Amino acid sequence: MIELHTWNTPNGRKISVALEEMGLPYKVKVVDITKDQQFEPAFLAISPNNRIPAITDPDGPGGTPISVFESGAILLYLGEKTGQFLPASLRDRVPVLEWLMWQMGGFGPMPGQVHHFLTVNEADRAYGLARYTKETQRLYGVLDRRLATVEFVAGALSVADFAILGWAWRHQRHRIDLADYPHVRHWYDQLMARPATAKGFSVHLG
Ligand SMILES: N[C@@H](CCC(=O)N[C@@H](CS)C(=O)NCC(=O)O)C(=O)O
Repeated sequence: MIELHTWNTPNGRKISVALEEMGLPYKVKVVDITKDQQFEPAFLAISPNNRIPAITDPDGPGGTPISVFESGAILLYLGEKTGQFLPASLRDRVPVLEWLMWQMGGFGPMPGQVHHFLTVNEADRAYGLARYTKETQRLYGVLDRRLATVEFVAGALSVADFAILGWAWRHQRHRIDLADYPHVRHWYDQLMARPATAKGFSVHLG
């Protein structure tokens, strides 16, 4: 069975949502990043950047085991493995890659900085919080304009939606009011109403 090495964070939730949506059986292996378990040698062997999530799959390509780290790579691997939420045709796959890379490069790192600066003392906070809040709002605006024209970011529901949803799930923490982004609000509510997605967000990850 696939093992998901993870913790209860946006990057971790992307993968529990994808596994639930794909109907793949998996076992959660909790990596408590508040106790530095991400630095343990057994975890570093499958995730050399000491970050969750990572997976191991005993039934990898050619029937032999494989491990995968980086949430974007894991989503592509699972999409390829199952043939779900990742179109086979290159033309249809391009928007999935675009929006997945958009999430990995911005819609995660930027709100993540908002989360960070909210935890530092007032004197150190102002510049960083203003900078990353502005950029996070800009990214929500980009997403809102995209979702005004398509139902899901790449047209059909794809792993790119799961990646973005993992971070949108924490919109309150990065101080975003979805009422300001009505197309994102609609997309978000539609996805969260899916039983498999809801399970991906409620399964115990530590
Ligand atoms: N680009 C990585 C980022 C993963 C990441 O930042 N994981 C955080 C939790 S959301 C983590 O493991 N932090 C532990 C640490 O900073 O040592 C991915 O998408 O998988």
